[in-house]
Amino acid sequence: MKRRTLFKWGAIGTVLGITQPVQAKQFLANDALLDKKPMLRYPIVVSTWKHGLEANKEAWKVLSSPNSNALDAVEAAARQTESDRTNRSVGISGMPDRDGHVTLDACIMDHNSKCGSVGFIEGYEHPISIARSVMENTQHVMLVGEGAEDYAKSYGFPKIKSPIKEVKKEYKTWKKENKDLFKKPEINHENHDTIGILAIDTKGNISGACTTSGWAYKLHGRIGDSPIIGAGLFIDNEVGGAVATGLGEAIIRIAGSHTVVELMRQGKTPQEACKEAVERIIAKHEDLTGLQCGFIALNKYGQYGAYSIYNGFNFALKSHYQEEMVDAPFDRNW
Ligand code: SD4
Repeated sequence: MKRRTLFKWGAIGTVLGITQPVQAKQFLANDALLDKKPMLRYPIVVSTWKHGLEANKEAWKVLSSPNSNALDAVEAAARQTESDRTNRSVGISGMPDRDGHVTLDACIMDHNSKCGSVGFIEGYEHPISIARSVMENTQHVMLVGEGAEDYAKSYGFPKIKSPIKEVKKEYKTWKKENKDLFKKPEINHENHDTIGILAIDTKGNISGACTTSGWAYKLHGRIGDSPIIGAGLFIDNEVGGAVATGLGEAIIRIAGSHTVVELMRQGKTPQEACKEAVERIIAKHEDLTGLQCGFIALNKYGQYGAYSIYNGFNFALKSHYQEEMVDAPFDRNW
């Protein structure tokens, strides 16, 4: 209300020839965004890739209740994918690193900008819940490796066997075929598909989560963008949120999800913001071979958007009116 009042007074002032206060100008972009689509559309949840459909169902169990909480919703969604033993890119059934270890990255962020994250963690089914526990029970944001595993153990998260036998088998075959362990492994739909989730609850608050086994056959010890707040995920309850998927190294270079949210703050639609962030990545990389990155974004009004470097990126959407896969628009000539 305050912003709109300020805007109106600014406009009246301009008509009367009175200079607008500087503050009023700063709000113009957001008011323009509001005027483009004033309808509020939430609760809503969006999740990267096809596995997002099942994840969204879990989120919706939370979001459809009258006092829903977006943080619970995104955690429930992430847990669903983490427990899917057929999924080769999230959770302990995900793809291993070059030494055969399945090391997991995850983070979570709520509408108060509280956040938690774990990286390079092995043998735990729900990295997302450990990340939430770090956020709620410690003074820290991020725990990695052995320290994160000790923390999980001390908070009673059950340790489980990893990798699962199917992954071990696939790893053996890969090792036989890939003698040169320092060759850059290709990143494509077969070896990466992080789940990133954004949800707005009945109160209009937004939260996000991101969980992955990361780049298949990465170097042991590598952490991608997914557990890094601002890269793999960023939420600002005044503006909206964004999550990333794809080659983490490129996403970190432009602080990808934070960039998308800041572009929305400046008045871009979620779609325009995702596209500009992708263009920034393209501009910073001479060799784009195999470099797929994508973002999805949700603003505070429940408007969503997505964009990726290469065609083929999609996300799952669930609201009171829709439950479907949406293809990220693609308009490049490659
Ligand atoms: C990573 N960004 O570890 C992750 C991988 C990914 O879709 O998103 N895959 O770099």
